[in-house]
Amino acid sequence: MMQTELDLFNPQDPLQPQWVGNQAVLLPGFALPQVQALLPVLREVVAQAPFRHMVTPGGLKMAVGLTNCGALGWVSDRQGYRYSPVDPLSNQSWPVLPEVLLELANRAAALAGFNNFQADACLINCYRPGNRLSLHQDRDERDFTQPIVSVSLGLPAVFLFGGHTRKEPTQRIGLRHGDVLVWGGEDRLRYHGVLPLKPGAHPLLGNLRINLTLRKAG
Ligand code: MD3
Ligand code: FE
Repeated sequence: MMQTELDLFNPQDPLQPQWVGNQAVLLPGFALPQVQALLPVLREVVAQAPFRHMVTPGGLKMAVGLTNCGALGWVSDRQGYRYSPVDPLSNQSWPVLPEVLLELANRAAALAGFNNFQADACLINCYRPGNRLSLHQDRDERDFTQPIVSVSLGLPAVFLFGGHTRKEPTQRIGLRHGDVLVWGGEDRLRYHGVLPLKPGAHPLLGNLRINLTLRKAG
């Protein structure tokens, strides 16, 4: 049955895993059972390390709000991109990566065939209507054999995934509240991005989309 038909009955009916690449899998609704546990721990993380608009090496302010939890956090400034053990806003460690999130990411990674995923970083993106993420590769991590697990919460978005060069055509995937994506192996270095967020009202998160990406950075 097509997803659009299921939508008529239940927009969050958990579907079968959808392989979007040889080593990239979309797990629709996989995080839904953990959302109630996840939201309060995320609020604590953001209370300790608030969303901020980082500046790119080129001097542009990123529209998407960003923070981190875990031993390492991704930061950007005029010096460049890197993973840092301290939050430059507070000069303190990043908040601890919540167990509920680690456990969720490990189960998702295992379903995609990655059995010993040990995330040490979780980048948290906060999108408001109109915010987009332009096409990029994630290559600041040390070990590209380790997958990336992403969890989408709040407003839906259209995710773009392309090839190994910027000019290759992109495919579009809808990402909804509770969806989990795992990218590894040959798909790990694909170009990807997010189209401008459409306005809307999510029952739990209002006009926001939160995306968590768990990584083994160090
Ligand atoms: C495919 N975030 O934080 S998550 C990022 O929705 C990022 O906020 C997007 O791209 C977001 O870097 C997309 C899905 C994702 C994450 C990392 C990938 C897809 C990926 C790395 C390689 C290939
Ligand atoms: Fe990315």
